[in-house]
Amino acid sequence: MFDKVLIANRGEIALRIHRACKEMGISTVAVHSTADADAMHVRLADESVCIGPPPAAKSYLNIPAIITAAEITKADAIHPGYGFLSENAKFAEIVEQHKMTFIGPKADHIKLMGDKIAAKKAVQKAGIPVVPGSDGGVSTDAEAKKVAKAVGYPLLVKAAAGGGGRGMKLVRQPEELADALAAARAEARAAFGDESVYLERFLERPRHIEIQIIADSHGNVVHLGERDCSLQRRHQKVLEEAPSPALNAAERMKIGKTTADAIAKLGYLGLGTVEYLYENGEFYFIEMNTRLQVEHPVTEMITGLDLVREQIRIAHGEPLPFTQEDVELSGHSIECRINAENPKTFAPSPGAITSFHSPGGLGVRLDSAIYAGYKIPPYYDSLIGKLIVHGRDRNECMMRLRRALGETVVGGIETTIPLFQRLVTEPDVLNGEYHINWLEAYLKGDA
Ligand code: MV4
Repeated sequence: MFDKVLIANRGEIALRIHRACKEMGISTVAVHSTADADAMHVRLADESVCIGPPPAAKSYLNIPAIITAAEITKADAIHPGYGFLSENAKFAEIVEQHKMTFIGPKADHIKLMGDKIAAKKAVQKAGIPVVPGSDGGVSTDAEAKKVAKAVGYPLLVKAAAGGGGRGMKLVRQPEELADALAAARAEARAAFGDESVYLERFLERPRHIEIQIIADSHGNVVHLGERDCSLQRRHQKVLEEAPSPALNAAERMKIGKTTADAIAKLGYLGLGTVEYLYENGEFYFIEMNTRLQVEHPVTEMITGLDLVREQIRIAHGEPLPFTQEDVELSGHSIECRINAENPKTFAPSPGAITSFHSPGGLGVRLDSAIYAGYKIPPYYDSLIGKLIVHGRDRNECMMRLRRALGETVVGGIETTIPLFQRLVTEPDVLNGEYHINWLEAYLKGDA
């Protein structure tokens, strides 16, 4: 096994990775900006290196500084966490060029899935169902018009280099198509330096359901069930759960097997998430994420697996210690993303945490790097913790979540905890009857 892993991230996920390493007997190196000198991930790591000033571009995205920190501390491997450099194929390549292991997929797969047109083509060829649309990119207005007529309206213009909702344009009528194409191209060129766009039929009220897969370097691919991440605001997930209240066991096994078989055909390595829109009993691929995800704990809670440990073992070349038949999905889990934000306006609320009490008890997990006296810097995203609960069924999980939210204390700043306290009494949430547009409608007051 690796002797030492450098963790190229901050906050709760840096701590999460540190915890997996310590259990495996691996030493950890934290890297941090000058704004994070007092962060918990720095305090707990075996060693730490300051890699630059507060702006992420000069620290957590600073490849030469991170590689230098890894070389100075003689790290064997680098774990990128999520965000920052986690889906940067160039970074994965540079790590390997420096004779260290990138704990993640091969650079080629990161690159492939980063190009949404190429990704869609590749997974479709491997047997995954996709949203009906253009077969690849559309280069001229005439071509787009022809495709649009065949696909039908409403449709979406999406950027090949986009993802996460960036660079999408909704087209309800043929007359709007040319303007939407021009706008999408211009935006994509400005934002990503790549103006390739493609067309897809617009699904009006789908759910966002994603399949967790794990693949080792010996050809084994296993799926770990799904997560329902439909409760989102401005393309940011707010609450995630596993299993999805919308699927039955047969649907779950079918989409899981289809996904795992396709991923095996692609020769993928490591953890991966295949995102689908689910509407009227059908799954439609939208994107694949080639990283450890924020919401991985709900999958851990229902499988009993430590996904970060498995990710590290795979990167080291070990075979998966379980088969598909060994995986049992047990009970129900819900995660609430606790952000340092006003729970009504979502304005960021950085600053000093004056008091803190963690919830606990059976089936309750808090993944967070905050502590009483910690000062949340204003430079990074506002996620300060994840409350994850598990119960034998969804109802027990929900009862436990209400109880755990009630005993959590984070003083001195505003957090999204009051939003979750409202959500866990909403009939649609209690019944699992929601879709990707539900939360924004609810917040506007018309849900
Ligand atoms: C869609 C869609 C409807 N139809 N594609 C948004 C983020 C990106 N991953 C894909 N997204 C969407 N693609 C088709 N053909 C609606 C969305 C979408 C969405 C998807 C998942 C979760 C929340 C969402 C919120 C708005 C739009």
